[in-house]
Amino acid sequence: MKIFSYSKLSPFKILFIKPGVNTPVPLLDIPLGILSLSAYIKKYAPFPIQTFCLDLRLNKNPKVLKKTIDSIQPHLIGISLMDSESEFLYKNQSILEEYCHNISFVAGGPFATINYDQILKKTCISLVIVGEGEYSFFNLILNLINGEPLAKVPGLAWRSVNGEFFFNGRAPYIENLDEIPIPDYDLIDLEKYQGYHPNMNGVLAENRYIQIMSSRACPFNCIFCHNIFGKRVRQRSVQHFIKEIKILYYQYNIREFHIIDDYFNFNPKRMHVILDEIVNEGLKIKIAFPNALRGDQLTKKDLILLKQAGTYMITFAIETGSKRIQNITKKRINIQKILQNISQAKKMGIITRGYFMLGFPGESRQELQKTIDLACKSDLSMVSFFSVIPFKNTGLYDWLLEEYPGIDSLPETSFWSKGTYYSKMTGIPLKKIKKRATLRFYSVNRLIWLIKNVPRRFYFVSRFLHSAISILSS
Ligand code: B12
Repeated sequence: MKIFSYSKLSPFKILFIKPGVNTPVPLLDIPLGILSLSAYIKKYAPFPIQTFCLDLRLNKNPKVLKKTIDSIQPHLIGISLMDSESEFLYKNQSILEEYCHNISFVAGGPFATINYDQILKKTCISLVIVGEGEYSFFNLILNLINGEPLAKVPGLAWRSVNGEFFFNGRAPYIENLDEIPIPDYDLIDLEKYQGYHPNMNGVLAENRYIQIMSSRACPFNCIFCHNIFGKRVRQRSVQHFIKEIKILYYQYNIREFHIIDDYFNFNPKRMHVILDEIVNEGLKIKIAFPNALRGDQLTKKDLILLKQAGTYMITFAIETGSKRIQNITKKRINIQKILQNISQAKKMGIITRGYFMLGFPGESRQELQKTIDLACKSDLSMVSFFSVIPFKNTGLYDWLLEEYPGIDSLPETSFWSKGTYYSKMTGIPLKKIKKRATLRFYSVNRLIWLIKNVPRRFYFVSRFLHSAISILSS
């Protein structure tokens, strides 16, 4: 099916869209998925490709979407969607419908991966890439241009002209991640992602920072997590990863790196080589792990090498203090070991933050309290208590339906949503409990330790107060 007329002599124009959402703390980090897709197709397409990125988190003017499409006149528009961003499709339905006939729209990302049928049924978008995007998206573009059957595109879910729905099955994962070039950093204005905005790490040690990934996937089976990259960890070679760090360091003056793999310490030996390389190359950088480390598997040697390479902050995802829920969720973290590693990291002067999830289906008040007590009694320096959100097609969602068979719909897609399914079903005021727990956690001693140990104190205190006020008043 040849969808649009395009002459291979002029560049094939793709506009990527990253939706904007209103959250009490408006986090902003580079759209790494889009940058990776852009780099991949530019490298492999046998004809010129021109890519653009409209990040609606940076421009909230309601007219900007239409204006950008009109000025670029792309052949294809690729929309990247997390669950929390899915409202973009419905809020902009009339604009999408206006262009759907002339431009091919493709959706991808975590929301599209889980809800491709919903997108195909309820919007004018007829092409959805499920899971890891680079290989599928590249094949889709070739097929569209050459007018070949869409049934041949791995990883594609699509709607035919007769309105029938198809899913071609997942594409094979890209085994050798070095085949994916370094993300297309020039697609965005990197300057706009620096500076005074909240980011996933919450703390910044340097003026210029970036998020970076050295591997994809995680072998654990936590029932609340995504399955975009499969269950078998694939790793970039150390050289490829260090090359990217050096490019960012020397060409873009980046001095702080937030590593966001799913499981960076999957292979401790490889991690040691990476950390040694950073030291040996004389890269004077700061490193933070807003996720990426499985905290109960770190050893003292790991922590020493992490610190030597520039690590100043680690987030430990503990999730729950209840053994029952640790087992049901299959997180099965070794709580004693993770608490020891938190204390060890703190002794080394590393800022430690804990992630906790409150409000699992059927979770009792005592279980909530156990998690809160664990956080407050630990050596953690910072904490985030999140409300549990069951995403469709996860084991957690199945558990939700088992526990509450009558549950109709889940309004919340962000951990900051106003209401929670949990409070609705149990009558337990989760938001209030979370606020009280946060206030209890930040004791005077903790705050003094933090103020003494955080880098860029002024930045931290102003960000911290801003986030605290937004969260407490939400
Ligand atoms: C960094 C990060 C963030 C950053 C921003 C990420 C971004 N750039 O948008 C921040 C901190 C803002 C963030 C916030 C949240 N996040 Co987050 N985040 C991540 C994390 C750790 C890495 C994302 C990333 O860069 N991945 C690397 C790139 C290469 O992968 P990717 O973006 O998925 O893109 C690939 C495919 O999805 C696909 N693809 C993506 N877009 C498109 C578009 C097209 C056209 C095509 C064809 C393909 C395609 O191809 C890409 C290349 O293979 C992921 C976990 C993970 N491993 O991905 C969670 C993750 C994406 N976040 C998640 C969640 C839940 C959230 C929050 C809702 C949590 C909250 N606090 O409420 C918020 C949402 C806030 C908001 N404003 O909406 C979930 C999403 C679940 C879901 N079903 O939506 C994930 C998967 C984590 C998890 N454990 O489940 N997050």
